[in-house]
Amino acid sequence: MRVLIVSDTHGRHGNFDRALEEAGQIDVFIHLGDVEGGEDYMDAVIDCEKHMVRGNNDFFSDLPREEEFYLGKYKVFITHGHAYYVSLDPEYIFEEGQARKADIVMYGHTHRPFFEQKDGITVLNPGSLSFPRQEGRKGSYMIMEIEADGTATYDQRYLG
Ligand SMILES: [Mn+2]
Repeated sequence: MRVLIVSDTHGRHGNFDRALEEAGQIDVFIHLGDVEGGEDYMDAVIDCEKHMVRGNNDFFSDLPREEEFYLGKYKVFITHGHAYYVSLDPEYIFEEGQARKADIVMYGHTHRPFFEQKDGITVLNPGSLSFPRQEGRKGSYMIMEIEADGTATYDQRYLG
């Protein structure tokens, strides 16, 4: 199972289109918020299972604030993250993931890629495709693969 994880496109789809092309065949699409009206576009161009949540800039969106679902054997919790002070410290969202008994927590909002595995939980942020803030400022996204034996691998990618 191949999963494309993106965040913070903010209504711009140039880098989004590039990431989608680079990603190739995907089985699941995840957007972690600040879609800013891009929902219809993404619905039109992506034909697979989708999970999208609202960001702090998605004022008029019908998207859910957060979602829990399974990818293979993994319980996944997704949220934009602003309600969990992710700009200060990923500790709060890590604790929320623990409380929900999630295996994987995914968030956005900071526009900076993040990846950590501790105490059995994977916490990740693919960064922003449209407005990256990390060193080098390349639009970023993540590809997650779940192998036939159930193992998950994560590939943080940067657009050239
Ligand atoms: Mn944002």
